[in-house]
Amino acid sequence: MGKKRISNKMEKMLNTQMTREAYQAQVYLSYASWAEVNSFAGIANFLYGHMHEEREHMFKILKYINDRGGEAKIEAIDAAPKNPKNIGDCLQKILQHEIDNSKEIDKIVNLAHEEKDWATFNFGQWFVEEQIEEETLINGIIDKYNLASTEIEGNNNLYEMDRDLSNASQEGDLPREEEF
Ligand code: OFO
Repeated sequence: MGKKRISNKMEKMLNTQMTREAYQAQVYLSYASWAEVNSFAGIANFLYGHMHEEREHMFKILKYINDRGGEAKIEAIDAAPKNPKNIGDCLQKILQHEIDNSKEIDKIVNLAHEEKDWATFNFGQWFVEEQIEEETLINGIIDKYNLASTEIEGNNNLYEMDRDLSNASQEGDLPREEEF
C-alpha cells in the first residue's frame, strides 16, 4: 500500500459513495427486471445497461481509494426499493435517485475543495460531469415518455418508445468539445 494521500474523512466519504453506487446499480437492476416481467423488453435493456454503468462507477471509486493509499471497504448494500407503479413512475424514481446521487457527489467535491485535495477534486469532476449527462439523459427519456403516453388509442407510441430504448445510448446528448 502506498503512502496515504487522502484524509480519513475523505476516505470514509468515498467509501460511502462507493457503496451508494452499488446501491444505484441495485435500483437499476430491480427496475430492469420489473420492466422485463411487465413486457417492456427495450426499457429493461436500457435499465440493465445502466446497471453496468453504476457498477463501473463503484469500481472507479474503489480503485481511486486504493490508489491513493486508502482502503476500500466492501459493505452491505441496501435492498432495492419496491417496484414502481408504472413506466412513468419508474422514470421519475430513477431521475430522483440520480439527483440525490448528484448531491452526494457535490459533497465530495466540496470536501476536496475545503481540504485543498486537488487530486480528489479533479477525480470528482468526472462524476460531476457524468451526473449532468445522466440527469439530461433521463430527463430526455421522460420527455419521450410524456409524448408517447399522450396517445389515447392503443399503445403504439409506448411500443415504439420501448423499441427505441432497446438501443439507446447510456450517455446524455450533450455537445462534445470537438463540436465547438
Ligand atoms: Fe448514475 O450515478 Fe453513478 O455516479
